[in-house]
Amino acid sequence: MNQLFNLSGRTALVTGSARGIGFALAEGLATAGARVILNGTRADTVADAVSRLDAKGFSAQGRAFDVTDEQAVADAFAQWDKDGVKIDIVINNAGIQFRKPLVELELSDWQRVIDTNLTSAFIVSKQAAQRMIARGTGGKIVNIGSLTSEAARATVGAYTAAKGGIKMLTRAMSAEWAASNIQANAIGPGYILTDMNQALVENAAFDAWVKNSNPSQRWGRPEELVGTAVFLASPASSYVNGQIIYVDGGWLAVL
Ligand code: GCO
Repeated sequence: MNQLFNLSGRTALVTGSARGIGFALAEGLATAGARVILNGTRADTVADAVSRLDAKGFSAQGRAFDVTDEQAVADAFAQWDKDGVKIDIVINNAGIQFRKPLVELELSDWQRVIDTNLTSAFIVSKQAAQRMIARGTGGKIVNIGSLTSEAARATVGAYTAAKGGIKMLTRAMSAEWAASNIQANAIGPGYILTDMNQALVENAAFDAWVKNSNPSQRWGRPEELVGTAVFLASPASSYVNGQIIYVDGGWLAVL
């Protein structure tokens, strides 16, 4: 049974993993035996995150690049090619939030959210899948969706469109890559205690809404996403494709 969830000998790239959910997922995959590559836009915060994993005895390295920049992503993969680094698992976690009503939303802000939360998953996964297919070794793509992959909330329209796109991009990836033994799936986190949500946690009315409209009656913790990520990154999910697993305390299951 342990072998089903063993990631030893595998290398996992986790985008947007200097903190929050991305860092928790990277640490979780490292705990399951993977060598993890952390990513963020700032070299200093990536280096700090790597040192935190190193201090726990995990095999970690980092590379700072902008996942929305196609050339920067191509350069990163080219460097991994030169270094003999073969990426077996990609977790497309990079994401931002921008809360504003659609009628007030600037196109530039819309585009930035779409680029970071959706397009980056295409850019990064394209580079990874090209190599997985060429190697014939298969691989794992885990996209991070959201409750808003399924249900909308006012004032987060760009984020909702992007996360809805993540659900369907995941299915598109499985349609094209499953025959190459690449399983593409997604995780839909509920309301999780992260820096991105701090303003919501501190808003008493929103905090009450999250707790009252969720059968678990609480926010989730980043580490509560790790089990699903390890499952989707491991041999245990070798015949799971195009799915999104909501880790939301039961939110979407109830009215
Ligand atoms: C918001 C939140 C949500 C959560 C999460 C829910 O403003 O509503 O940021 O988007 O972060 O995505 O699944």
